[in-house]
Amino acid sequence: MDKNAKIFIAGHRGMVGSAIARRLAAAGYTNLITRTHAELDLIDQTVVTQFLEHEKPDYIFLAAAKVGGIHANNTYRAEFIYQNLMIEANIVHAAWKAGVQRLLFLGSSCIYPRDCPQPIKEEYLLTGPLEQTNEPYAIAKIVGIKLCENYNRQYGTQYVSAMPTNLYGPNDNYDLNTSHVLPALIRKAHEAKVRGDKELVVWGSGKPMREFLYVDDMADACIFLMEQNISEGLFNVGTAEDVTIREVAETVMSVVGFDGEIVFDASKPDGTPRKLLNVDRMRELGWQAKTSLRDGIAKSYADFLTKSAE
Ligand code: GFB
Repeated sequence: MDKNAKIFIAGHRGMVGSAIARRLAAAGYTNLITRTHAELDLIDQTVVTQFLEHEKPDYIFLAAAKVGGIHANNTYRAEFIYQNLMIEANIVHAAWKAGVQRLLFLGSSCIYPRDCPQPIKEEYLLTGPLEQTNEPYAIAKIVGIKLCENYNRQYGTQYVSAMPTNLYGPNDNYDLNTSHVLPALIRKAHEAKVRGDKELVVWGSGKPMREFLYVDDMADACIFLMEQNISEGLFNVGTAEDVTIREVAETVMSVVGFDGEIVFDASKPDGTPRKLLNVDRMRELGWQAKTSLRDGIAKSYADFLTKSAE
């Protein structure tokens, strides 16, 4: 990628989009285009078409999406499938019409079958039923992958898909109803410490396993894929290590400095038992994650404290 290439980051205010913008700027890319939701409604096909026709970026990082944790996915099912379908369909189609040759689409590890062999290889896609709690979001993201694949086949575009595992880091969502597990545990452990509580409530059984990738590592992987001139395909992005929910809760408690007891709330769903990604494709390209779970949690906690003080 040329350092003054015109780069549109869709979703630049979200956790992943803001990390991509931050890492691109740090790498010396100066011509970044961003629009807030108020400035550009990505659900509206007409305004997206007009915007891309006018701007004609050289590259697009498609990090805009409606995202959330297990409870949000299971509650706002129609919003998750509709909004994510419209965002990706509008941007991919308008990008092709505007002659944008390079685009990176971001999905999630929940696109893979609930009970497929672990670690999960990219070729396991569509080989079995999905986890019910996030099927709407997963179906939408699978369509995004297929949009890229088929625009490449019919129109010769170079649209690539990156599938991250559970992400966390600066600019995360700390709302306890809609967030993912890690930011929720950071906030809950902090508030329990401040209140002097003796217990930390953790949803589910604590037995599911999750792989956690620090968002700046994900941003670096996205930029890496664009800089390597990868023109097509699906790439898992992860750390190749997973832990139980109990273990990640214990790590959060240690970093935050809360020494109470964990209480498991069995009324909440466990979701997928495990979704460890096989990351051989990225490794063969020469990329691997750098941030350890404990270091990433410490950085996230610092970000949480900064945001809470604002
Ligand atoms: O991160 P999370 O919400 O989503 O939940 P998924 C992961 C696990 O953490 C589940 C447990 O087993 C939860 O029961 N958990 C424990 C908690 N305490 C909490 C808590 O306070 N909040 C939350 N949220 N979870 C998502 C998909 O699945 O993964 C999305 O729904 C996306 O679509 C995302 O793919 C990456 O990891 O289960």
